[in-house]
Amino acid sequence: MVPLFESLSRLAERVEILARGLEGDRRAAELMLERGRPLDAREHARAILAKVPGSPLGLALWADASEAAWLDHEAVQALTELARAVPWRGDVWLRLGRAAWRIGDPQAREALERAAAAQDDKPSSRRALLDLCDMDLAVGDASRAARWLDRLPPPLGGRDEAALLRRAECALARGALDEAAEIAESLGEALGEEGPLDEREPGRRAAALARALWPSAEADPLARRRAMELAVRAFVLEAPGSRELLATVVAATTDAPVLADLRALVAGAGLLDDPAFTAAFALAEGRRDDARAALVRALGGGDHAAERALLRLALDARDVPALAALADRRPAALPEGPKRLLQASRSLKAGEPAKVFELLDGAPFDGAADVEPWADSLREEAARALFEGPGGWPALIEMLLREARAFGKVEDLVKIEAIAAERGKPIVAAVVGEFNAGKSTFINALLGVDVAPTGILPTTATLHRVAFAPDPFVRVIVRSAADRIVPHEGLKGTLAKLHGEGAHIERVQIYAPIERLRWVEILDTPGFNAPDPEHAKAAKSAFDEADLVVWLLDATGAMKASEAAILKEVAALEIPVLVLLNKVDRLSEADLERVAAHTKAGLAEIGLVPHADILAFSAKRALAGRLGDAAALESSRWGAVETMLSAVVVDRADELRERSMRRKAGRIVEELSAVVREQAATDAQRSAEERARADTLRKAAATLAREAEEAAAWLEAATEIERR
Ligand SMILES: Nc1nc2c(ncn2[C@@H]2O[C@H](COP(=O)(O)OP(=O)(O)O)[C@@H](O)[C@H]2O)c(=O)[nH]1
Ligand SMILES: [Mg+2]
Repeated sequence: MVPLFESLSRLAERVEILARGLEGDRRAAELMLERGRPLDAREHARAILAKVPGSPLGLALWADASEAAWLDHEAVQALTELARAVPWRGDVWLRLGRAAWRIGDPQAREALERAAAAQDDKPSSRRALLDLCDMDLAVGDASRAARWLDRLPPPLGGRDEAALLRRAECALARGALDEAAEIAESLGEALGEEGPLDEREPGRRAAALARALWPSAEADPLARRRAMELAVRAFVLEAPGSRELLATVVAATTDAPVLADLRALVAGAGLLDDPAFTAAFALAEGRRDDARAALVRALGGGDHAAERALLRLALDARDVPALAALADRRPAALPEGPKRLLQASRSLKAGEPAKVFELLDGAPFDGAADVEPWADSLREEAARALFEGPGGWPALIEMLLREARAFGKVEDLVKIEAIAAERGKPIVAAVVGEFNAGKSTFINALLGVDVAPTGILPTTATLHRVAFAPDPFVRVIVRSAADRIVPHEGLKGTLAKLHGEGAHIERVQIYAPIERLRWVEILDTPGFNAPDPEHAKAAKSAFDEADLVVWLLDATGAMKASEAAILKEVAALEIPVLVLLNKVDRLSEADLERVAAHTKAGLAEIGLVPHADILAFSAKRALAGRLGDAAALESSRWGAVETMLSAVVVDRADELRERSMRRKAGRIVEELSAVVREQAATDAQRSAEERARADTLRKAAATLAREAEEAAAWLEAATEIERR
């Protein structure tokens, strides 16, 4: 930097110094500065100031001398006085700003802003704008940093490489890696031909490009090698932040020879004992506990780099003890997002999974690419704990209700309430299959009562629910009319009559005083292949309610393509399915074997694994048997069916209900998380759009300001000519 005294030697002052007999001190001070003896120069400068207090020349000599002697505090003092004496000098403000920045003096920013505003000292103004940008980058305010760059005048031919480098760094700070890589790449790694060295900043370029490339290093070995070389170059050139960058690279290096080279490099710089590097090498060798211990030790010494390294270790390796150590010793160094992660991990361990959602929902994870995935996996673990934990249902249901409310999903609220209510109720078994398979006959055999309407003609396009009540009766629910309450034997007649009147039957509820209905309710469904499509629609609606499906196949024509298609849909729902072959009375033993084999093969092809062995029986004979015909019961093979139903359905109703509730809750969780993801995506896009809009506005404003300045300058020049 040009010494200030040279540029501040004005005639009037020189005269005064001569008159006061201080010329000897002035000459001596300059000479001592030239000879590299700043402390002697400082004495002479102070001698001048003792006689002529506030002399700009004396102050300039004092400032030059104290800066050369690394006395930054004194330099700030001298420069502050000097700036007061010659406030129009951009170069003085710049020097003051930089010296103040070095000692962390808050007046640095204001001084640099004054320098940046200096109209007639373009080089100082430019330097100050770059420094202000660096200052904001250092505190992570990328958008303000970019605004200083917008104020730089457009480059006269060629590119403004110093500004471009900072643009890349701003992009890095925003997480716009592609943009950063593109700019840094365009700057090239070669040392530029033009400009003073500190404006070419080769180390900083290498660091910026290495940072931009690093995230893709995991997947791309070429990018990895380049990023590593660049990080090494930045480190050798002592670019700011390059130690941390290299430590990151070291920690992720598994190749032993490369690691040995890196170790030699770090040892050469005398930094092997630096906690960040000790930890990085330990991590590279898979000694995570050692790495954490080294960083925790360094925390004791008040090392800020160790705080950052420990946080990085915690997030990279999802290391809860590292977070805990930070929370214990440096709570201020633990940002809100990671703090929530720690609390959530602890809640999970303490068996309070519901708290995990409370802690993580609405936590400030904005843009923290390393925090969000960890939070997601904690949520997942918590959901699993809620599903599987004993007595977890109240907490799970509460959590689901809260989320559904937060996202305004009213239909989910209803479904969740239904799950909650389901807990005390019997399970629901839906009997499905093609029309005429014998579903209704099967249900009647189960009940031991001939109540469900059977027959060769398709009946109503509605579900018939069979449930427990102390007295037998049927409720027929008709649209826009009063319910009909009829005895069991009156059902067929009532349905036929309502059908004839064209009434719309919404639901049929059959009640019977049969003990096992307290545990398992039955849905009788219309067939899938009935001519009226409403029948198949009603049958499918049973899948929403069912905890278990009993699939009835007519053994005289089992596993047709139409059946296979619907069974495939059922398989995808993950509801337990029992498969029964009906009407065996119409088959020979040999035929039955063939049909059973064909059915098994068909199910295997679909990928449906039945919940129990496939049994064959005759519903018609079983019903006759239950109504008193002992011989029919004997030949119906009903006994095996009863035994199987007791063992896998009635006795395990709780288990089936639990399974079904989990399935339904899981579906809601999926739905809700899709909503959350979508919302997060639109939010992210919106803020990107807003950023872009703000950027455009800022640029337009900068252009306007520049044009206004130019216009003013032109006007002034014009009027000056006129005045002459
Ligand atoms: N031969 C024979 N016929 C049966 C058997 N089960 C039901 N059926 C008859 O098949 C027809 C349709 O029965 P249904 O229970 O109404 O079938 P759904 O449409 O599946 O409800 C009726 O005529 C029944 O009597 C059986 O095991 N053997
Ligand atoms: Mg039927």
